[in-house]
Amino acid sequence: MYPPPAPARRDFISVTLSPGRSYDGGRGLRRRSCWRKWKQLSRLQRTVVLFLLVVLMLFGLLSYVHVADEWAAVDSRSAAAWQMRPANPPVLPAPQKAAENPEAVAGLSPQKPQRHFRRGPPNLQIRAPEGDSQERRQDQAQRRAEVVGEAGWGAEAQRDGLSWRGAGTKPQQGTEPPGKKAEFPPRPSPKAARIQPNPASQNARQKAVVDAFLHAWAGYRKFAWGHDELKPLTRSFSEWFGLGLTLIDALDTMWILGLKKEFQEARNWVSKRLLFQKDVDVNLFESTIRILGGLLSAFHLSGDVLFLKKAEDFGNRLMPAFRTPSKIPYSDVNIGTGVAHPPRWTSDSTVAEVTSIQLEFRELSRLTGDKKFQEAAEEVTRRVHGLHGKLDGLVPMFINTNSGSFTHLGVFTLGARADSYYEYLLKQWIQGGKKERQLLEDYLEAVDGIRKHLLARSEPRKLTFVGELNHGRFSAKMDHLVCFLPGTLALGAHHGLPAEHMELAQALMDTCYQMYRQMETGLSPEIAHFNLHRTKAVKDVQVKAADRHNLLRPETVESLFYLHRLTGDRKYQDWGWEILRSFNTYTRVPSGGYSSISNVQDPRHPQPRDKMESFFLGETLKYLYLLFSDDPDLLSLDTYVFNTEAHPLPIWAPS
Ligand code: DMJ
Repeated sequence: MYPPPAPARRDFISVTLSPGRSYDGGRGLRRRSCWRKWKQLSRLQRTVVLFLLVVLMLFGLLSYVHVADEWAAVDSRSAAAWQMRPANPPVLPAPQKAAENPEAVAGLSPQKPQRHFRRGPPNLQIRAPEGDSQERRQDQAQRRAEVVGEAGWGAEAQRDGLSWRGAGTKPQQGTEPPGKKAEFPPRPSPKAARIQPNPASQNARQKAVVDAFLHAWAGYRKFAWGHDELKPLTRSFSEWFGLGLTLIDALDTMWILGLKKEFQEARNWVSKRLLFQKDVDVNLFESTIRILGGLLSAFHLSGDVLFLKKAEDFGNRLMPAFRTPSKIPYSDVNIGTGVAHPPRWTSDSTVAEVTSIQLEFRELSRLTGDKKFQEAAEEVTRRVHGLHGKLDGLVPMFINTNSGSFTHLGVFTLGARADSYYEYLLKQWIQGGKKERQLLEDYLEAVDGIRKHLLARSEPRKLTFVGELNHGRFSAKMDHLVCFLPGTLALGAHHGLPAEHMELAQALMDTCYQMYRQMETGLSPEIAHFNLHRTKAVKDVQVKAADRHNLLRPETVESLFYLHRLTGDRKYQDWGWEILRSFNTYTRVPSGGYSSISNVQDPRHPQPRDKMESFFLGETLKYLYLLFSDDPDLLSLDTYVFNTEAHPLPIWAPS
């Protein structure tokens, strides 16, 4: 706008184009004159002019691309506006492409561990982990309305040729490993058709389990409906995650037991009331095995895609737990805000917890076609595989989420904090069609490690038990939790692992049974100490005052189920029957529900604790019902693998 000031220094550029001679002279003259002027410029001036020209050209080019994009977008928007929307949009979102690098998955870059404050002002940055935008919510609501409709709850199942009675009308198909493209909409396990929840075909013991279930359910329904756990004595409830834990954990049990009315009522609650967009912390492991596992198996058994959609939503909300420097997940994650964190007192996670979510995450990937679940979970397996601090395949109990290394080295147990690490090595290998060698090798090495370091025999009955090792010192202490091991060993032997595994399974099964048998109530304590000395003691199993409670845990009846199914020996059914009778005698609350008790050694005062854990319905009663069945096709062990909360998931390539 303003005339340029006269150059004061020679460094300034002065380009004068004489207006009067531009176009009336010949071309050659004009070119020569421009060339002369160019030659008169200093080298610096020429460089600057060239630089400016290049910048101008680049600017022009970029502007062109941007404007072209805008035009294209406007074009496609207006074209779309003219198109008819499909009347029935697909039920499931289109499969997302897996990220090449799991670190690049949106929302998976390391986050700073944030301390958790359960009470406090609401988080002002509430954000769903996977972009829960208004649009997405509307879309989900619309799809929900279509699939869920009161009368239509079984519509998906009917369409797929599955009915309540399990009369399949479609040809059966094998499940596909997740490497292949997932089907959309995904199909539930075809073998669900084998389940015959027909009350007429139930034997007396199975009917007794159904009766126990209905009694437990009546208490939950009356006093705790939609809440996490029943408090049967005070006829109230307790919350852990506030997600209807017992109801979700019990869904597949109801299906298997043939409780159609109860299942449908629970299904309606899931469709209308189970919402995950809430500012609440959940434990990654516990919510994975109970909620994710429960929803996935409910989907497989019923064929109802509502459960899969809920599972996918929930799985997405768990993903921020993996945003740690080491890729070893934090113990807790807020499913509303997407903020994950370790426990208040440490940055460690529990080894069993981070290594016992894989069956569920892998299956979720297979069903949805979204690989991020599987990749995050398997990265944990890979990292734990390569860690130092193991003892012949045995793992310590803690792992640090910053360094990714084991901590508290030198302590080894098959009980709390390590148990299901071993279980999931075997079960992932089975789930994946027995192809993943590393899982098998780690499992076989661990079983050898157990034999070498943790086995001992008690007095006077010479019961084989699994103790603990604390910096080289053996302790004759065994958690009830360890009683999952006979079942897991038997399952491995069934799938072709050494016959000695079955022998050890049978020996340990006797021990777990004795943990019940030698108590005055016929119910096992939480922790047993085994007598190692040849004294006058008549009991192998000794109990400390702090350990004599019983939480209605499933591990022993779980193993009884495997042992009976795989050996055919009816003594295991009889043992399970004794245990069910003891539960009925000492833990059944007349007004509804069952309660954990504080003292298994005092039949006159077992001291009910006023709590019915969700796993009593999810696991204990389910395994008892399966134990009393003589039909090997009722959830065949060649077709299904049970997660650590007793939720059956399909084997990808069944034999
Ligand atoms: C359940 O949640 C699972 O079985 C888990 O593996 C261990 N603890 C309880 C049952 O005891």
